[in-house]
Amino acid sequence: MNWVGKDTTKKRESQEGLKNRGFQFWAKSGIFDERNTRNGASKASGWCPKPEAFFFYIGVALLQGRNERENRAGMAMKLREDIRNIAIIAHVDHGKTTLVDHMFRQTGTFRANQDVGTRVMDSNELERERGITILAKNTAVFYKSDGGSTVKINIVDTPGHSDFAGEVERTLKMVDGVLLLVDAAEGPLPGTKFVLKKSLELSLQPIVVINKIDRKDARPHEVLDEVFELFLSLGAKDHQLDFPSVYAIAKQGIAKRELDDPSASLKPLFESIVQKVPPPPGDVELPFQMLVTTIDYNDYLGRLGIGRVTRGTIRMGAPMKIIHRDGSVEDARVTKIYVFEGLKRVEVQEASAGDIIALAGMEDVDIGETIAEASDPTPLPFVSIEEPTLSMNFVVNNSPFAGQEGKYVTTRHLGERLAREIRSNVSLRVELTDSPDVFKVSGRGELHLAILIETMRREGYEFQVSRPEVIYKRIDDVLCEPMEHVIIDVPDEHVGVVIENLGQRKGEMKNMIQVQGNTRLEFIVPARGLLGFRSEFMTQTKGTGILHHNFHGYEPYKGDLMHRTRGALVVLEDCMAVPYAMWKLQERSTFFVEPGVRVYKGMIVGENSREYDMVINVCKTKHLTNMRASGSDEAVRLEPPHILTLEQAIEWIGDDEYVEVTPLSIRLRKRYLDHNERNRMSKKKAEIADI
Ligand SMILES: Nc1nc2c(ncn2[C@@H]2O[C@H](COP(=O)(O)OP(=O)(O)OP(=O)(O)O)[C@@H](O)[C@H]2O)c(=O)[nH]1
Ligand SMILES: [Mg+2]
Repeated sequence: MNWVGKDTTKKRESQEGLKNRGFQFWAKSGIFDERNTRNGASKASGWCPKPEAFFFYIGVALLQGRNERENRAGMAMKLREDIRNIAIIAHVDHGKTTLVDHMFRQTGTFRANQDVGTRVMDSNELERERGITILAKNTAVFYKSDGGSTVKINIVDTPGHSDFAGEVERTLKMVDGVLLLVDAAEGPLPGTKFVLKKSLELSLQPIVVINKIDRKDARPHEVLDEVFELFLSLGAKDHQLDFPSVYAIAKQGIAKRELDDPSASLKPLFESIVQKVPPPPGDVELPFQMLVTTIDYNDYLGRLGIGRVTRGTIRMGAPMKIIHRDGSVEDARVTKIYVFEGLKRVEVQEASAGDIIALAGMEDVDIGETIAEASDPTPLPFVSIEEPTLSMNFVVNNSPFAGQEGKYVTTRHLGERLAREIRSNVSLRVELTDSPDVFKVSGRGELHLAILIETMRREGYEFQVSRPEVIYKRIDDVLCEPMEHVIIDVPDEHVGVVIENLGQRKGEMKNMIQVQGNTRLEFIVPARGLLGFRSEFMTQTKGTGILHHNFHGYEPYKGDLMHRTRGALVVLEDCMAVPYAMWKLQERSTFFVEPGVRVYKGMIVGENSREYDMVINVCKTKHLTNMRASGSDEAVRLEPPHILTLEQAIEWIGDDEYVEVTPLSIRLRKRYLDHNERNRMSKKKAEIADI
C-alpha cells in the first residue's frame, strides 16, 4: 500500500483549518435549500431559509441524534460487512466511466464473449454522442476478496463536467468512500477540487487513483504531491490525509500500488476498496429508512425512487410513509424493489441497510425526501445543492414556421415538460414570468441548459430560447456576480492572445506556470465574461488550447463587458436563400445557412463583418438580360456556411435575439421580426444592404 502523508508538518498545518467542523451538519441539512419542487413550475421557487423548515430540521437532527445514541448504547449493531458503497469522482474526462468498464470485466459482470463496447455506463444518447457523462448512475459488481469473502461493491459513476456538479453533490449521500481519479499528466483541475471538497465535507473515505500513467506526458509522482497539497488546502482531517493511493491505466484495466509493480489487473484497487472503505453504517434491524437521491422513470412501473437504505430492511408490499420536504407525510406501498447489478436492475423481495435500491409504487416521491417505515417516519437531512448561476428564457415558439416541425408546441406542453424536469434535475430552477408564454429557466451553466434544450428538442418540443444571463445577487447590499475559476493549458506561442482576450473579459490572472512545453494559466473571470469565450479561444489557439472552468463564488460586479463585436445579417422578407445573393454578400459576412433553405423576415442568416446589423435581401436573383456578355458571367462560388451548433448559437445571440429550436432545425432570429418595429425598439438602426 502506498501511503501518502508522512510529512507531519503538513499534517499539523492541516489541522488548523479543521476547527468547528461540527457546524457543517447545519449547512448540509437542507435548511437553506427550500426548493419547491413539489409544485412544479406553477410556483416561483425561492432559496430563502424558512422558519418552519428550520424547526422541522432541528427536530429531524435531534431525532437522528437520539437514534444514533440509542444505537450505540444498545446491543451490537447488525451491519452489512458484505457491502461497500463508493462513488467515482474526478474532473471531466479523467477516466471514471472507463474505469467502471474494467471493474465490470474483471468481476465477471459480462459473459466472456459478450461484446459490450466502451464506456457502457454512458448509456444515454447524448452522453454517447458527446463522450461525456451527464447523469450520475448506479451499478454494482461482486468482488471476491483476498480474504475469501465476496463483497458487493455498489458504484456510483458521476459526471465530471462542472455544469452537472449537482448530480455529484447529492449522489455522494449514498456512499461511504470515493475513488478520486486524477489524470497523471493534467493533475488536479477545478473539477477535482470541487468533488474532493464535497466528499471531505461528508467525511467520506478517499482513495486516490492517479490514472492514465501510460500517457507520454504523465508525471505521476508530481501529481500525487499536488493531490496531497489539494487535500491540505481543503482542510482535510488527519485520517483523510492518510489516503491510500494507486496508480492506474483505466483504459487497460490495470492498477498498481507502486509504479514499478508488475500488476496486470485492478486487484490492488479492489483490495483498497474492501480494506479501506468502511461497510455501510446502518443497522439492518432498526425501522426502515431511506433518502431518495435520484429519480428514474420506467414505462411499466412509473416513477422509481433511488437511494441507499440508511437503516432497517424493506420487504415487498410493506406499508411505508413518504416524508416530503415540506414536512408533510403520506402513506405509500412498495410494489417493486430493485437492486443494481452490472447494467441491469434486478428485482428482489427485500433489501436492507447499505443496499442501493430503486423502489416502485410511489408516484409522488421527489429527490431529497425520505421513505420510512410507517411505525417510525423519521426524515433524513438532504445536502444543500449549490444554486444556479445562469438563466435563460424558454419562450413558446411564435416564429412564422411555428408548429411545422415539432409535436409539442403550446405553452401547456412547455410548462408541463419543465415542471417534470425539475422533479429530477435538482440544480435546475423554473420560474413563471409576467408573460404566460415565457418561462425563466436557471441552471448551473451553459452546458446544463443546452443539454436540457437538446433533450427536449429530440423529444419533439419546439420553442425559443433567449441569451443566457448570469444570476446576480445582492450580498451585504453590494451587487455581486458569479465568478469562474479558469485553468487554461496552451502552447507558449498562444499565451499572449489568451491573456489579452481574458483581460478584456475582466479576467484576473492568478497564476502562470510552465508545464512540459505548455503554459498553464489560472484566472478568476466573471461567468458572463466566459459566455462565447470557448469558440474564440479555440480559434485563437488553433484548437490546441485546453480550457477548464468551475464555479468560484460570488464577487462584486466587475463593470460593463462587451458582448459580440459583430452584427447580424437579418432577412428582409420570407423566401428561399439564393446562392447569387449570398455570393454577393459573402465578402462582408459569414453565413450560418446553406443556400436553398427557407428563411423568414427577421430571421438571422449570418454574421456581418462590421459591428452593426444588416438587413439583407437573401432572395435576390441576377437580372436576366438577353445579352450574354462573353467572360463577364462570374461563377457563383460560395464559401461553406458556418453552421452553428446549439451551444454556439446560444453563445452568439444578443439580448434582442432568440434561438428557435425544433426537432429538425436550429434557427436564429430577431425578437422583433418586423424591421420598423425593431428599429423603433432599438436605438441603433440597422443598415439595409445594397446588393
Ligand atoms: N491514455 C489513457 N486514456 C484513458 C485512460 N482512461 C481513460 N482514458 C481516456 O480518457 C477519455 C475520457 O474517459 P472517460 O472514462 O469518458 O472519462 P470520465 O471521467 O468518465 O469523463 P466524464 O464522465 O465526462 O467526466 C476517453 O477517451 C478514455 O479512453 C487511461 O488510463 N489512459
Ligand atoms: Mg464518465
